[in-house]
Amino acid sequence: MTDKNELAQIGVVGLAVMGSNLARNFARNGNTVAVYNRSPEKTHALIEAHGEEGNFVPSETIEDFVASLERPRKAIIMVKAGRATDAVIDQLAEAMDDGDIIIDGGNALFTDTIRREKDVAARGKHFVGAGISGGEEGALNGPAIMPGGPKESWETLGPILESIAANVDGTPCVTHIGPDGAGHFVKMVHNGIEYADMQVIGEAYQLLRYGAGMEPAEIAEVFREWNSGDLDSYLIEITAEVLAQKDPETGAPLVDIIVDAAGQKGTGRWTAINGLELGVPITGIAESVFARALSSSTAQRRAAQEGQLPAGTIKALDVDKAEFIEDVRRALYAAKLIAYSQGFDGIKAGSEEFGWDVDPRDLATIWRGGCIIRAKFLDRIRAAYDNNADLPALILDPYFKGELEDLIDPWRRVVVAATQLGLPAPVFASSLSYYDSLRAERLPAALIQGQRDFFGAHTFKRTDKPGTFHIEWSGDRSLTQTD
Ligand code: NBP
Repeated sequence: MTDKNELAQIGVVGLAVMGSNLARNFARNGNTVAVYNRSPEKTHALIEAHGEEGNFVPSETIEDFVASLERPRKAIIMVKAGRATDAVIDQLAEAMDDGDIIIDGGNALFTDTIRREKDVAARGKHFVGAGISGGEEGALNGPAIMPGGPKESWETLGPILESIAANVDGTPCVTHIGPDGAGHFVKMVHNGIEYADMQVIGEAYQLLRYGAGMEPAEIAEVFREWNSGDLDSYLIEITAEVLAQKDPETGAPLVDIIVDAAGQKGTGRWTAINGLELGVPITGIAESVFARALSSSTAQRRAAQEGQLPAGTIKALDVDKAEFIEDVRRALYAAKLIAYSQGFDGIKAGSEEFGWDVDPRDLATIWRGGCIIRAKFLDRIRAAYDNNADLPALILDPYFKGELEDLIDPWRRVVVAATQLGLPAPVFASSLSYYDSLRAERLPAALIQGQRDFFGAHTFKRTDKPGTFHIEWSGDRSLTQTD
């Protein structure tokens, strides 16, 4: 139904797949929704195909669109992230009144959101950068939403966003994350965790396929079974679907037909870059981004295959299939735990750096539904932060520590097996090194400090007394205290 005279509670600008689905979701949940797209064809197409799903107020100019919104006006931008977002913000800010709210629901870089929030606030309007996860399907049927921006905007926006968000056990998967860029920042890290989660699933598949010699359909069954236990999650569920799928043209397993070069749109890379900038070892996420990059280095891979780089002569392990499958399950669980633990470290570091005061319990709560990394074990993560909001690391929570007791040996066996089989398992292996680094009483960093002092007089601290010291390496090798 469309009614030009009815004022809309919310508006959506940008009616490509994400924007139209979000608009339909608003309308289906009882909201009157104003819709506008730069080229009117998309607006017409939406109304024609789905106008009967609820109350839509279509407009062909941004001025009409703004006039069709009730005050304070609330408009969500769902356009291509980047310059298009700036252009639409400018048009909206021009046409809106003080106190109106502009929401960017695209995948913006959080530093852009911080800048935009300042600019829009200076023009008297509110700006909310909202991370929206769940893809097309989530936008239509219930995404997880991570809005940042001023708290007072949340008071106005909260109920309407709650009306369309996914819902788990009566709790909507949306909450105010923190000021300015906080929402887009946590959405970025969410995507980073998603990269790592997908990569460890990929590594488990690779080991079962080429280590245990199993066929995709058989592995699909294994993943289906895993989905009923600790690993119960959307990504494990869809992995089983993908592995069971046959290519409609050839009848071969689809996974064998798909080119093994993984794409990326940038949010994983942003997360890794942010980890490097803030000095947070989010190794699982960074390795996953590099793994995708390596997979896409097709010319180099071909050269390496044709040049037949030596595989070595160490004999592959003779693994018992059933035991190996269970070991791989546990290694996957362990590596996934590390990815989440590191992701939450990244969020904590960002929150401290930018003064956002993000509550990790909020994330563990709203990520339980709607989003790509939704998983049963987020309940455990929430419980961990409920028990101790200042956990030094998620894996130090008593429950997860207990889980790791059961996981550590299989995890080590799987990394050894992957190494001996000559199968790549970058996140399984590097996460284990991360874990062992955290536990290590002494790290080779002491030696690195010695080297740095040798070639650059960078000084070092001593274990036995305070102060900063230097050795006269090219002289008499005496010790001097520099402060
Ligand atoms: P696209 O990212 O493909 O963007 C297309 C939309 O942007 C169209 O409505 C287009 O209008 C509009 N647009 C462009 Br391009 N330049 C514009 C400009 N200068 N002024 C006004 N409008 C402009 O759409 P999408 O795939 O629906 O994604 C929308 C947002 O959601 C993006 O930021 C994307 O990153 C994000 N996203 C999120 C998820 C997720 O899982 N959360 C998934 C996919 C996308 P036109 O029709 O006139 O060309």
